[in-house]
Amino acid sequence: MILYANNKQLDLSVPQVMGIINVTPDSFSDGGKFNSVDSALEQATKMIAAGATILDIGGESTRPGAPDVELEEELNRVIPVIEAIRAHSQIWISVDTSKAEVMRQAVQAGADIINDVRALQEPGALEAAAEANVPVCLMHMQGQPRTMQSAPHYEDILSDISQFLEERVRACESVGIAKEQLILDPGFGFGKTLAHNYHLLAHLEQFHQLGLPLLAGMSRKSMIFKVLDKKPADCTVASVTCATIAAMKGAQILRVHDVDETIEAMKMVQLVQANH
Ligand code: 7PJ
Repeated sequence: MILYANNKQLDLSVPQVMGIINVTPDSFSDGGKFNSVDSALEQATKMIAAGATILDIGGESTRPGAPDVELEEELNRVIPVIEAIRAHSQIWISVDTSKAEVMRQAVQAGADIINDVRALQEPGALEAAAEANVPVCLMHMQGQPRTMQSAPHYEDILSDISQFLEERVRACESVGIAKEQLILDPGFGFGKTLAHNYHLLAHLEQFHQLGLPLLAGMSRKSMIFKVLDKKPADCTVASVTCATIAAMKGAQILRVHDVDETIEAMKMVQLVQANH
C-alpha cells in the first residue's frame, strides 16, 4: 500500500514511524514542554533526523479527563507549528484534530494527513476532509475524552470496533473520499480497559480484514504506565515493545514519542519481515 498527498508518496510496505508533537500546555507525557513554536520545531528537527517519516501535530489534549479546547485556541497552537515545520521540511505532517476548521487551515498550511480521533463525526468534518483531499486516519473511540474511561463496555470488542470503522469508511465514501485515502486505528486507550487494550493488541492483525492500512498508538499510554507503575515519560522500552508487537502484526504506521528508539526497533521488524 502507498499513501499519496501533495506530490509525495509513502511506502507502507515497511513500517513507518509517526512522531508525536503535542502543542498543548497540559499534554501529560511531556509536561507541555513543547508548547511554543520554537520548541516544537526543535523537537520536529530531531524526529526528522532520527528517521520519522510523519509528524503528528496535535493541539487538543485527548488524554482521559481533558477538557475541550476552543477553536481559536487550537488554531493558535497548531497552525504556526505546521507552517514552521513546512518551511523547513517536506516531511509528511498530520494534524491531530476533530474540528473542520482546523482541518481546513492545517491542510492550507501544509499538512498532508488528517488524523481524527473522532473519525470525522464532528459537524462539517466529513466535508472538510473531502474538500482537503488528503489521506485521513479514522480512529475508534468509545465515548468522549472527558468521560471515556469511566466504564468502557463492549459486546465483542473486535467486531464492535470493526463495525464502527466500516461505518465510518462508508460515511467517507459517501462524501467522495476514496477508500485508498483512508487509514484505520482501533484507538488504544480511548474508552478501553486495560484488558480491552491488550486484547486489541493481541488480535491487531484481525483489522487487516478491512483492507486498509493500520495505525497503532500506544506510546506512553496508561495501558503501559499503569502496568509498570511508572511515569509516562519513563516508559520508553515498553512503548517501543508495544510498537514492535504491533508492527510484527502488520501495523503500517506507529505513532510514538520515542522516535530514535522506535526507528531502531522498526529496522529489526523490517528485516524479519523481509526474510519471512
Ligand atoms: C492517538 C491519536 C492514537 C491516533 C492520540 C495520546 C493521546 N491519534 N491521538 N491514534 N492518541 N490516530 O497520545 O496519549 O492512538 S492523543
